[in-house]
Amino acid sequence: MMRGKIVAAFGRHFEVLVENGERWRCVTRGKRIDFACGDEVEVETTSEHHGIILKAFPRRSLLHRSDAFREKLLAANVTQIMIVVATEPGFSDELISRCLCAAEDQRLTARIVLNKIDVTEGLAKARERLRMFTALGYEVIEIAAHVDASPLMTRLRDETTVLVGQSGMGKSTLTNALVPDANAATREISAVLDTGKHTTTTTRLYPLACGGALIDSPGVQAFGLAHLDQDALAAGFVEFRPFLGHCRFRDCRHDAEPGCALTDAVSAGRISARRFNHYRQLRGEIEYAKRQSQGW
Ligand SMILES: Nc1nc2c(ncn2[C@@H]2O[C@H](COP(=O)(O)OP(=O)(O)OP(=O)(O)O)[C@@H](O)[C@H]2O)c(=O)[nH]1
Ligand SMILES: [Mg+2]
Ligand SMILES: [Zn+2]
Repeated sequence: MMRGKIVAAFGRHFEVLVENGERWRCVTRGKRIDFACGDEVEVETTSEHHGIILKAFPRRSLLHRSDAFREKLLAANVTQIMIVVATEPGFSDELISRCLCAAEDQRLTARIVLNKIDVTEGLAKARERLRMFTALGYEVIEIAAHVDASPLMTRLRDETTVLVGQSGMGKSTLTNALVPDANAATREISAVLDTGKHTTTTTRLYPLACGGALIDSPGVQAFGLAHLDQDALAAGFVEFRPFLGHCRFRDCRHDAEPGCALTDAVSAGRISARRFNHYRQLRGEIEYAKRQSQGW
């Protein structure tokens, strides 16, 4: 039995960096995939450079996506999430709210990276879309991964950072710029095989020379948070926090109830209507998932 760290997740298989320095290809015992890239695990060898993952040690954090039917572990033990968007193709601000909520729930530092600022046509529009998040206190770092990714370096030091975002935003390009020997496939390299969807299919962790690690992940289209309860969801919207607990009814759904502190704050312009819509969408999904699981 040895200790190791999962450095790559390929669906049902994992690559584990074992404490003796070897990299083993590992499978799990059960049918469920309970492990994620970044997990500290106990492994047992089955043949040379092959093994089985026995268990994960307690996690500092866990990022997962889930809807009413499926759950997918994204990364474990990260301390920071960088949500990567770009001037082109267009990005969803609702997806940003979802990622921020997941980050807040796990008490991670969250930053937004606006990539491809060398593509000036989309720049003003992208900045405009991100203003809502800057106003909440989230840092937006503008960058052109092709030109210079170094502005990210100071924020990565000694952190375990996961890059998340839609396909084509430049996560793997950033990874290659920050980790000289990463060799992560980007759209150009895989153009021949490109099915038009995701270029990256594996979540992979790269140690950083400055200390810490960077995790590149496949593009996400949907980021469900069905595993959160309603209180955690509302608290995941940082600007809601001062109003929580101040509704007239203790079990307020923050929908059409009289005396709702949240909807009042929206009317008063203290909470953005757009963010409140993101919240309502997520609340509906969580209610639906709960009904499904209870067989209604
Ligand atoms: N102009 C410009 N293009 C960039 C920049 N960064 C990345 N790209 C291009 O954007 C495309 C997508 O980049 P990837 O790094 O493959 O994107 P990704 O986010 O890893 O995509 P998935 O792996 O599918 O999730 C590639 O053609 C990159 O060359 C940039 O700073 N400027
Ligand atoms: Mg990629
Ligand atoms: Zn309310």
